[in-house]
Amino acid sequence: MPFEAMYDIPTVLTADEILDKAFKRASKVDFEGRTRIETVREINIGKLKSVSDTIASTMGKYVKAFPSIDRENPFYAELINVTIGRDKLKKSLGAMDWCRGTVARVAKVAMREIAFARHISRIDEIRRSAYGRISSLVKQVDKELTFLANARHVMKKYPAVNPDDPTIVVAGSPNVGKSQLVLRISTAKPRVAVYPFTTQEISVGTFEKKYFRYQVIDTPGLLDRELSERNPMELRGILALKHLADVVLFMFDPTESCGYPMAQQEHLLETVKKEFSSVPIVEVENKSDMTKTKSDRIKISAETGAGIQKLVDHLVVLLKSQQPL
Ligand SMILES: Nc1nc2c(ncn2[C@@H]2O[C@H](COP(=O)(O)OP(=O)(O)O)[C@@H](O)[C@H]2O)c(=O)[nH]1
Ligand SMILES: [Mg+2]
Repeated sequence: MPFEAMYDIPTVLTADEILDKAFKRASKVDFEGRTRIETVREINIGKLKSVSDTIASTMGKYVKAFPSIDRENPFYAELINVTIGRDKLKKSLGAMDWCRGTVARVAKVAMREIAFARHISRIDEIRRSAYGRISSLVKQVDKELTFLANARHVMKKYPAVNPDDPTIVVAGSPNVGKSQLVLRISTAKPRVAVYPFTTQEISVGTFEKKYFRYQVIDTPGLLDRELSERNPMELRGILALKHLADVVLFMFDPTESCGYPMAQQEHLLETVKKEFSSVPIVEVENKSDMTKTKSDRIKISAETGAGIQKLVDHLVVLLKSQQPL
């Protein structure tokens, strides 16, 4: 699944570009009737049908390509809501549906009128006036098209995570070795992505164990500081993370070479525990190549790799026990 961009949304055209495309295509419609009026009639009906189909399929493609937020996984729903706005997205997609439906109706009425028109000049007139109305209908949703084009750009940068894969979220004070660990346990290079709630990039690592894939997520700026230091946006980012986390791995640096005394690291753990009260927390002590404490926490060295395999096995067992059978 999603190792590339999370959402694959086609380029969203402007109103003028859509009209250009539709009219250009329609201009190629040709027909050889038995009489001149029959020829003109069929060509104009064909043009209207072509214009209407192009607009309907172009806008229909957008409606289909954007996720419907009500059915979206809560993690991405939150991302969409924060970066794009749930209501605006809904409204814009609704406008597409309205426009394509109304264009189709206008075209249909005009085609019927053309079918009964007696004069070539009248046929032209009907077609031209239908073109005019269709143009103004499409132009009416130009703002929504621009909005969708921007939304597409924003969504392209979303971190590609698979909400269905069991997920480990890494927490702990800065410099304890979180990034190092994600790098160490990932079988492929972790993907770095923009997470709209934080000023820093997050990294998403993955590993496989017995044909199952697991995700490890490091979110600098979110789970490395006390609650009181976080702004509302960061708190929302944590909220979104909760939808994703099946386990929180909390990392300590007992050497305190990270610059944070153990008491402070312990205090951070308490905050994280409160926030993720429904998620099991695995406590790990890193930098075991420098110091080993007498605690009964799992001890690893993200640097040398010591204890990593045991940690991974432990996490997998824990995650497996959570999976619905
Ligand atoms: N000695 C030792 N240093 C480590 C270990 N893991 C990480 N470090 C070092 O600790 C520093 C911070 O690591 P980093 O992964 O960036 O920490 P993060 O801020 O928690 O992501 C880096 O200089 C790492 O090289 C370890 O197991 N042993
Ligand atoms: Mg880091």
